[in-house]
Amino acid sequence: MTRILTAAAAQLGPIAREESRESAVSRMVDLMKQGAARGVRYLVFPELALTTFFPRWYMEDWAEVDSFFETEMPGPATKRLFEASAEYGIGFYLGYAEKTPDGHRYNTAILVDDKGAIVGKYRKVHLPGHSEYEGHRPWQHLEKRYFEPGDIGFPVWRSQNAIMGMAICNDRRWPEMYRVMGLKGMEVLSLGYNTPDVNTSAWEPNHLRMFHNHLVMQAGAYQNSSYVIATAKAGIEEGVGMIGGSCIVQPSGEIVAQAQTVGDELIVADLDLDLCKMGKETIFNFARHRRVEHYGIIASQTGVVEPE
Ligand code: CDT
Repeated sequence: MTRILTAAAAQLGPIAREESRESAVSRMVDLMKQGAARGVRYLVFPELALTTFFPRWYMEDWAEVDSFFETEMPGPATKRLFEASAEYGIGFYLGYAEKTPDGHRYNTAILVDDKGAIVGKYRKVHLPGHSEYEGHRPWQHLEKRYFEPGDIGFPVWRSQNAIMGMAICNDRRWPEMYRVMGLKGMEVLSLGYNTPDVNTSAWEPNHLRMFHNHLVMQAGAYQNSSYVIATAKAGIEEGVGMIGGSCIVQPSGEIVAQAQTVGDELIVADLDLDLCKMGKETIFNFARHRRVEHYGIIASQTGVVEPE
């Protein structure tokens, strides 16, 4: 029987610093409702989807920093999302800032099934930017100040009849991320992002921001024979332009759906999960063709690892 998962990238336009979590959640529930009307069973929200992208500001007051973090999930403001998930039968990926009971802060995403139950958690490994104020930048990118690198690795989960993995924004630029989960049989990678349309660390033409966004995900999808659902927080947020370009990439590396706006927008595609098989059993059959022992590095992982 063909395995079709009707899935969506639920792009969000800007979230102002003063916008409440309740308002952001309400926008997300609206997108979920639209998804229900279009037969969607799984959707992906952006990175840090509950608030503005706060690492653009240098803060010394840690109480102020903590106002952007969640200490429980679901919490009072996010409960509605889980209820809507159960009501509509739609699973989802949600990015948010997590503060643990013992005081660690992570840039986190959770995977929720179509009954509104949390299935898995991922904490961003590749934190971009810097940890101290840098005066030459028009705005800051202080992820290294506010988050620790993730301590969970790159697990995959069986959910909604698919093998699912998660990553967050800058992770998409690192081939190891796709490959580690590819080795575990990943069929669908979900990824949320907040990418400014200007590189403030070194000059490069602005059009490269979107080109690289798609380049890395199309390559990662193809080389690991997986779908990628990538969702932006887009538009001009607190004076900073954020790229959109949310998209769904199929295992051939082709984009099958792409956002047309930089606002709240749902893009939908039917994922034929069996399409992942072709690459996994032929060109990218890792067990047959991948030769780590000939790469001149320590061969720590040479075969396919069973998903958790
Ligand atoms: N959020 C995030 O990871 N953004 C980065 C921009 C880095 S610019 C310092 C990205 O890779 O899109």
